[in-house]
Amino acid sequence: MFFFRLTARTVTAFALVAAFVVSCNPPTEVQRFALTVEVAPPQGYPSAAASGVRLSLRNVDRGTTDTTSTDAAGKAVFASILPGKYEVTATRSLTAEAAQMLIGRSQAVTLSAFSSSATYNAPQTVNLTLEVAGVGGLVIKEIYYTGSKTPSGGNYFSDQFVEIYNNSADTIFTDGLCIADVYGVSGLINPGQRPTEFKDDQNNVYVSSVWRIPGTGRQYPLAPGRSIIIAQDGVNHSGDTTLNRNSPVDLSRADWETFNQRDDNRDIDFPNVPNLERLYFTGGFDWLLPVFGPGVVIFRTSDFAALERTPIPGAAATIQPRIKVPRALVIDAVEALRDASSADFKRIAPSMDAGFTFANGTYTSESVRRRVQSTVSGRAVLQDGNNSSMDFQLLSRPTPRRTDGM
Ligand SMILES: [Ca+2]
Ligand SMILES: [Ca+2]
Repeated sequence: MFFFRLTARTVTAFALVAAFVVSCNPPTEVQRFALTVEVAPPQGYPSAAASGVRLSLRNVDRGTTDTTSTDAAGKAVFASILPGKYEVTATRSLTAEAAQMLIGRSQAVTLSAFSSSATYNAPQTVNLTLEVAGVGGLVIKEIYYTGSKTPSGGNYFSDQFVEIYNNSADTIFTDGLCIADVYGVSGLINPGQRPTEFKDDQNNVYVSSVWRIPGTGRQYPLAPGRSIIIAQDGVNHSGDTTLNRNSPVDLSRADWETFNQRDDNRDIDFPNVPNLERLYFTGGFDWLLPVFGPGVVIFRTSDFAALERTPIPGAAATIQPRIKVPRALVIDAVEALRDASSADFKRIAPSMDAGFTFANGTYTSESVRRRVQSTVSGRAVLQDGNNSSMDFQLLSRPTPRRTDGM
């Protein structure tokens, strides 16, 4: 008994001494190291296109971001980083003037590249090749998808809208522009839900419904720094007592609305707002975007009927196929997911949108809007790094037609 007690005491004492020794030691030195990033210009571009590229290095585990810019040789060094999982995003926006100097084309373009998360533990070089984006100059400026609460606490989603902005220095004709919502759920909303079956396709996006701006080609000009609003319903949602007094928007002066002609007249054709052409539709009584967060793309094609219709793998034969839109046709793509931890549910490949934005909940009247990068002669140039995690900000209220917080 005595022996046992002595032993127990001895062990305890030894453990205390050991703990003391450990705590007195300096913490184990974490070896910091340099990560070099070498950026190559897009194919056909001069090497100068790879200089002055803004790089951001995001530590995926810690959520921290470091930024720097490439030198004249397209190179940059993050001198002292911790071992860990990182994503690298490269972006350079060229104004129409800069593009004219560099590539002889007077149109604003964004050059970007993305390296998806990888683990780095020792000095290393990451090679990125820029791709040209935003050649069309049109970007999705704002998506108001969360909807609003009615005075009696009901859910209201008919006030959703998407705003498209001319981010270039030239007038762009919007005739023929297509807008579509991307197939797939926005996150784990119900148990057992899974990311889209098309998740691994990096070169295409699969859309559920497609709408198109009509026109002959030169009917609907959009001046630089101006935008168009596409409403689910082109009406003053807050001004009409039969709708939702609490709605944050009046969409009676929207440029377009989605009118979904049905036998039961569930969707109303508001006479003052012209209707988009409905090219493809997979359900619902209107073009309802997921209130948990939609994927939205704008694209152009000269032959919509030629786009492949792809059945959803494993779906019943009665479920309509989705429209497969090649990346090359996509002008802009924005991913909004349910929340910060819904990354696995991304529907849009990182090559089109490297990140995603999100709101605090549904029916919160919140909206997501692209950040302003700079102002040129009074015209806001919006940030377009093909990464909605960085390009977009969450607003407590929608701001149709505005680019700042006014
Ligand atoms: Ca409608
Ligand atoms: Ca109408």
